[in-house]
Amino acid sequence: MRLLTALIALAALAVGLVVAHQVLYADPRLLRDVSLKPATITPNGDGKDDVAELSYVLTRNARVSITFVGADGTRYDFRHDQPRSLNRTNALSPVEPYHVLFSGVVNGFRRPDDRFPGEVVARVLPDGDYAWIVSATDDAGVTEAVSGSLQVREADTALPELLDFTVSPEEFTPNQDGLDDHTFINYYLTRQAESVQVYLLGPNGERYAIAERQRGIAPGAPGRHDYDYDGGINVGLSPPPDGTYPVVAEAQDRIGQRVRVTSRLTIRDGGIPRAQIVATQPDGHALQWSATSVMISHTLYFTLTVENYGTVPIRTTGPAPGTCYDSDQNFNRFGFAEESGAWRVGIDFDTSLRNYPFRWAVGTQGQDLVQIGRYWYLPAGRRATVTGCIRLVDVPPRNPLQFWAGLIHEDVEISDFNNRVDPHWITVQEP
Ligand SMILES: [Ca+2]
Ligand SMILES: [Ca+2]
Repeated sequence: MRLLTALIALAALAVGLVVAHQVLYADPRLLRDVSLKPATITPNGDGKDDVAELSYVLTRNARVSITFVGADGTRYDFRHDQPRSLNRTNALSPVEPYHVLFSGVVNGFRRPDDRFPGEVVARVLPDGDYAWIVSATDDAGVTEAVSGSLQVREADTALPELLDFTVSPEEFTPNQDGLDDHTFINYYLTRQAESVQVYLLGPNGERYAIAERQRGIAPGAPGRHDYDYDGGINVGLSPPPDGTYPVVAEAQDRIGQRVRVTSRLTIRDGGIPRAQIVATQPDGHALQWSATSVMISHTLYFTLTVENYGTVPIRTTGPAPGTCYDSDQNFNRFGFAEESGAWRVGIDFDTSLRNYPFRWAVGTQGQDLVQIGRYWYLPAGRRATVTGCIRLVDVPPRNPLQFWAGLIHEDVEISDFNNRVDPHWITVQEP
């Protein structure tokens, strides 16, 4: 019996809540309690009256637009057809209206005296008297609108313009081969911005951010800014996939005005180069020598195999495999100085005067290597056998001594796993 009483009481309460809900929204209006305060704003970022607060209550789900209309009839969109759910309420919790902060900034529009060639994404209303209109359309297509007035005074209307936006070159090959590995992005910013973002825009809207080069001028400060873009390789990132991308720069100022400029950039043969010396010799070693002991003035021969296990071709120079050095020579002897971005096989030994004095191409032209432009490359996924020889012309200060191999990416790095590969003891004998 007591249980039944309790159930009846609960049911009554539930009915009461539903009734309360209905009573609260017995008013058939879709939009209620609409206000914008204060009625005058001075959007200049000085912290005083910069922002007004717009409030409203929806009694049904609706799409909401907020528009400002100037004295000359010009309409400025702030929100357009945005879906919003009704403000839920019942007898126990009072309705909590929507609150929207309005800083005077509306969707971008052009003014007759504009010289800025890019897109104005968001812009402050110029000084003037405006009507604001909040309109809502429910799922049944019923539309209601409420309006009031707003004065804008002392608006700071200058835009943070991005002028002279250039990408040069417009096509590059970020793959660390020393050729066209960088592109340079440049603009002139006309006034202080809170932020400037520069990015490549991918086909699915993804953004590849490009960092500003640190110089005397601070990011966001008025003046000329430049960016040196290598596809992200120098921070260990793979470049975006090959293709043509919009390059976008967006500046935003402290009151929320935003502008955007766009250019284009093509990436070709992009990727992080990866190569190694592989252990493929019959004895399980990476480096095979013709002897462990050699008479003075006689010649040592070696064989090793290089593998390009990356996704981009690696560039090389000479001399060709099979070339023979005297032990007191180095690679300059054959006219092949170090070249930024080129890969070479090197041999080094304990008492050498410089790093890897004996160097060879990472394959043979027309056999392992393919020509791209004026240069020779070992294609992705390919292996090449490299041979070479060194004629021992004098007895080294240490004897026996170790000889080892390396795979050098000139002016970039010798990665740890490609350095001091497979050292062997060699004895040089005098007659
Ligand atoms: Ca102000
Ligand atoms: Ca390149």
